[in-house]
Amino acid sequence: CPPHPSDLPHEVEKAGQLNKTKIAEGGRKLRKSWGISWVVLAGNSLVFYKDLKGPAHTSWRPASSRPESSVDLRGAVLERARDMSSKKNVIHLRTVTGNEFLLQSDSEAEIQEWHQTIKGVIRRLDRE
Ligand code: I3S
Repeated sequence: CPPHPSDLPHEVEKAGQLNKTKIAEGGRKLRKSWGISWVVLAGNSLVFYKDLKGPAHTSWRPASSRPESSVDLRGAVLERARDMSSKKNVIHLRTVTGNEFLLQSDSEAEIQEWHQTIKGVIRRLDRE
């Protein structure tokens, strides 16, 4: 039978630039520090790369660059962040380990796509 999608290490479901800040680590609140990241949703993880300098990048980063960090989506909770930022189009992700992130895009459509796609992965993992 064909491999389950979660067994394919490099199955990229979505990738793109997002504004990101980590707001908690292990349940402890952190000071916000927004920055642009290249974000890749692949397998069971959301992976963050340092953004490239220069013109906007539209394609998936080569596998050669090392991720800055990565988030295991199993058991994670994702919701629209209504009162957590003065910015528009923000989603809030909390992992089982109590790490929390805000992700933001200037495009409402784009953040909706990220919301739906990440939610899909979380639901798939919930069913496993
Ligand atoms: O939720 P807060 O604390 O109002 O978040 C803002 C601050 O973290 C601010 O940093 P300083 O407190 O170091 O000045 C950031 O520059 C802002 O971007 C944060 O608010 P937004 O609403 O942009 O998430």
